[in-house]
Amino acid sequence: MSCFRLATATALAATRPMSVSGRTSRFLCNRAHQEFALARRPFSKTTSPPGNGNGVKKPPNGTFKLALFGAVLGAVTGSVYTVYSRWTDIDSHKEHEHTPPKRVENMPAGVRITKRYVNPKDTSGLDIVLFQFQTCPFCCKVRAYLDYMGVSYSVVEVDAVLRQDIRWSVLKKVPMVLLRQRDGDGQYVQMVDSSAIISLIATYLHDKRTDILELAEFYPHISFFDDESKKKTDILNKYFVMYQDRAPKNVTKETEEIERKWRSWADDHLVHLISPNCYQSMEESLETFEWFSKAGEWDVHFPKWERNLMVYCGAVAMWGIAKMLKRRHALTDDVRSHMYDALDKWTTELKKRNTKFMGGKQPSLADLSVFGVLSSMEGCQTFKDCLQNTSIGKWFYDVKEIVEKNRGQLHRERIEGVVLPA
Ligand SMILES: N[C@@H](CCC(=O)N[C@@H](CS)C(=O)NCC(=O)O)C(=O)O
Repeated sequence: MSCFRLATATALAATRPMSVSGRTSRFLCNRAHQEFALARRPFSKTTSPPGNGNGVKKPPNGTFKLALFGAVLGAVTGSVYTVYSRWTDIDSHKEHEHTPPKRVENMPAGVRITKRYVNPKDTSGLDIVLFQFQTCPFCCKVRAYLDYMGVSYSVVEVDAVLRQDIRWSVLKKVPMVLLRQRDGDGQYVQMVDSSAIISLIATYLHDKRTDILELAEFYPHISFFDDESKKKTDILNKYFVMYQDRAPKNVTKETEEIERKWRSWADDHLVHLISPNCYQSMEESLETFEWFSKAGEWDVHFPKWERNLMVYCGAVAMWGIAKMLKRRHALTDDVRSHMYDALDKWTTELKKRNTKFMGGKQPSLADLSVFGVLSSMEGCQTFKDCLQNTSIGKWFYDVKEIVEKNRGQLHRERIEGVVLPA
């Protein structure tokens, strides 16, 4: 659940060059004007003007020269940025741009596979490499699905601070998967976004006649402008499993809609309650990071100094960020009560349906998504409190039992750049 990247990203943002948006260049231009104005001020207030009254021009003094130099430098920088931003940001006004998932010829060099789950009964015919943080809720969702489906896959545990294992990729978020058919042409498709990854694999496993690389084209990133006119991209159909006209018997329009509704609830609501809860005090934040370290086996995968850096810096940073997230999601100081309310909403719906799972007798993608998100904080105080104050436990452990039963056998290893056949 770390999402600890957020912390490092925030810290690093201060040192990185700003992105060259129109707003940035306007800001830089304004700065140039301000510097120019400041540079002029000394003449009117504190020093004699250049013509000193008797017709003799004094040479500019050192402060003036420095200020003039600053102003010119500021103006030049601003202008260069403006031109550069217009040039590079030429498509910034465009909406509905489609960017399909990228294809990758070979496994990028130097990728360190940490472990594999191998299921001899796996009939998927897929090679799957999952780049993840063990306790990121989105990664937990993907694992919950793969495990439930009994699919074999390899895991690359990404260092949340240095992220060497995804340095080859333009997209920097986890979960990220490289996927290919074993009987295909050897190319991988690179997918991000937990929900899109799940929908793509579910579509393929439902009907394996279409190559997974082709199916992935149906999950492009699409650009749009949000309410604040900020340009964003998202995989807009990420909750859609494409059954075409061959939907399984137990899948109806209504069950599909319900599944999509709860999958998006897990992403848009439930997940946002985790950080404000798990990092709400310094003590809880440290405890949470100790659990991440244990669950992600940080002391096995990273040197001690790096593990400690992740635990202590992460705990402090996330404690601060959790406050910001609490405000952003309009949560009161009693953050636990928001979590309890969310879990009550889920269990009340289950009770109303009178079924073991939201999917009926078997977990659906909605069950696996909610389970995945909650499993990311299983070792945290928040989860222990949830078990005591809500009735989520029965459903949670029912899903866990099936997921663990179907999961392949764990093989711990590091394989440089190669996915061994299962
Ligand atoms: N909507 C994405 C969210 C993924 C996400 O935010 N992942 C976080 C880790 S919990 C991340 O990689 N953050 C790194 C970054 O933003 O640079 C999904 O469902 O996969």
